[in-house]
Amino acid sequence: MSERSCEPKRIIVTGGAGFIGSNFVHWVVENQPGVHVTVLDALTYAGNRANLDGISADRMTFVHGDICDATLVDQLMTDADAVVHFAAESHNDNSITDPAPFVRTNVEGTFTLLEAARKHGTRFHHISTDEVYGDLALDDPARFTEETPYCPSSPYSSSKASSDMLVRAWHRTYGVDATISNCSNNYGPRQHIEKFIPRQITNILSSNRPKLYGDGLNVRDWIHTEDHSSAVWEILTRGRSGETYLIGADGERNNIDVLRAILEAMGKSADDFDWVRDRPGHDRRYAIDSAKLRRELGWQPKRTDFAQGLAETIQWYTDNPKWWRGAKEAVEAKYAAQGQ
Ligand code: NAD
Ligand code: TDX
Repeated sequence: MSERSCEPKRIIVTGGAGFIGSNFVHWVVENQPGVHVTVLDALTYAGNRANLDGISADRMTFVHGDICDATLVDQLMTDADAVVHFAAESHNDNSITDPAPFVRTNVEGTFTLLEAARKHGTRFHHISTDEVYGDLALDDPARFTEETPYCPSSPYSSSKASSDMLVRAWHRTYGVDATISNCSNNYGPRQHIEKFIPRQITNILSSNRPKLYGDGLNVRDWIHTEDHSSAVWEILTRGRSGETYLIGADGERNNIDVLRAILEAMGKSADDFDWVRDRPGHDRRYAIDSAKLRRELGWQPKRTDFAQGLAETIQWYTDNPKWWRGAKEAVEAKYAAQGQ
């Protein structure tokens, strides 16, 4: 297996109307002239066509459809050099209350895409998560590497782990030209308000008190979504076929510190929040060692100033109330019903 030099000109981005997918599409349009993107997105509750506003028709085509629709996927794949597969059900709490859509989209959807990639010989990059590795103790000096055994905890992470296994098998058995990246927690603009950082920012903007699960000491390894985008592009174009790359930016922080940083940046007192019921099976700590990606492909994160990235994210939600206000009441009602 040698390093490739792949220069795709026509790519399909599944889930391109969601948080990370839309940030990736904007990144490609801004940084990769000559590349045309076809977004395939079902516009579930998490997808928003407006996330792609401002992108001209000569750079992007939007297709409203489901990754489980084999006929549609097959047709789109006839005209693509590569697929970057972001589409997923992505929220752990939702997977605990209703796991069925997670198995359908994350497992069956990935299978459907792989079958089309096999038929058409399309380069396939699969977006996954560090959660497939389970969790680490707070005092464990270890971080996740590409060799860490899979040990997913939630219906969400087990469905992502399953999809990773399908990609590995389709590469080994059928020779699909596939790579996988497992990234840590993303933050930035256009993240759904069910997720931790935007939920707390929009709580404060709506005069609700932020909500912290359990003892607040769980650690997440934060990366700005722009750094995720640049890493995915490096792996898509230069990563070795059949390989997995972990993406992370050395951003370990516990939840209470992140919440207090949000409160402080928004002019609130450090104790102005509610403790709520913990998530069942709540992973304690995630931590990524991204040495392989940095060593092999020379990738470096650029947006590592967390205070700055957080301030910009707070500003984005402050400036775009129309983007989130319509969903806020229902999201909070759902959490309240769960005691969260
Ligand atoms: P998101 O929930 O914001 O967006 C998911 C997108 O997929 C939405 O636009 C939705 O409409 C679309 N979608 C869902 N089901 C679909 C289907 N059946 N067919 C077509 N489109 C469908 O998710 P996100 O946070 O942007 O995550 C994107 C990807 O990155 C996921 O694969 C997730 O597992 C992975 N990931 C996320 C994080 C994170 O911190 N959010 C970290 C690591 C990996
Ligand atoms: O209100 C909250 N209060 C709280 O304390 C919410 C919504 C979350 N939390 C905690 C739970 C986690 O420890 O904050 C942490 C982050 O929670 P989420 O934003 O739900 O993210 P997480 O469960 O860590 O998963 C995220 O990162 C990995 C993404 O949602 C996944 O798609 C990705 O794979």
